[in-house]
Amino acid sequence: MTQDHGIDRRTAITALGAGALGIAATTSASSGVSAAGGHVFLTANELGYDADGHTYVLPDLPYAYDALEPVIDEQTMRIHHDKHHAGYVRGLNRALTNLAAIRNGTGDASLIKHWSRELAFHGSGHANHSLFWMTMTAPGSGAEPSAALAEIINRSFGSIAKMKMHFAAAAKAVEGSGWGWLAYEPASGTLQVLQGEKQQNMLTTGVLPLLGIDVWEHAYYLNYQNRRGDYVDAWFDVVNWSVVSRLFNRMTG
Ligand code: MN3
Repeated sequence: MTQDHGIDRRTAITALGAGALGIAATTSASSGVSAAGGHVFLTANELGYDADGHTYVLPDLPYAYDALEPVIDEQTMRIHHDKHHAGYVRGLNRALTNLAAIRNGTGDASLIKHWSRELAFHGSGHANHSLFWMTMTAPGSGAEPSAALAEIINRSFGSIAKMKMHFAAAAKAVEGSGWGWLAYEPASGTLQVLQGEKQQNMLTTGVLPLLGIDVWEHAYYLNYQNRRGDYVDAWFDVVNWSVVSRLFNRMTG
């Protein structure tokens, strides 16, 4: 199944940052303007949010489980999507249920710090993975960055090659479980490469994640064992620059 990730404007548009679940900026899509100043990121469909049920849901992969082979193997994709990502969706909904109970006076108010942390961790896990699946495609089929995206990459890093070098080095050097990020900062109109620890730490507040690589061991261990660097280097071959370019257009449009 192939989804057109850039087009579905009938759904509410959600602006979010992976550093903290940025669900706040939900507006009607008819205006196309969000409370985050018009810098939209994932739609509700893309993120996996059921507005009718007021609950988060696991989005389908936009390709077959084996589509990314040999870069990412089928079994890794099945476990990663069906188990890990599904677990983050459950954790996110559970955190919201418990926070609602605290507001309603039926929950344990002393646990608000715990459930707030759960919200940030699982909510970021959900957002990160929804973006991650979207921004990959069959090896070698992801085209190149659009002219507009290439221009800001060149302006921010000097060249696409330098951006990739910086991104790969940052991703390989993440301490423990985390993510490598390419993010857009609207204020400066530039891109940043950032490291993320766990799902949600170290991402600059105010940037919009554009492309991220999951460097938790569950993302690569079956195929690459401890060789994270080999995984990161191979991963560029499955980046879907067409989708990334469209997300960038949406952020800046
Ligand atoms: Mn993961």
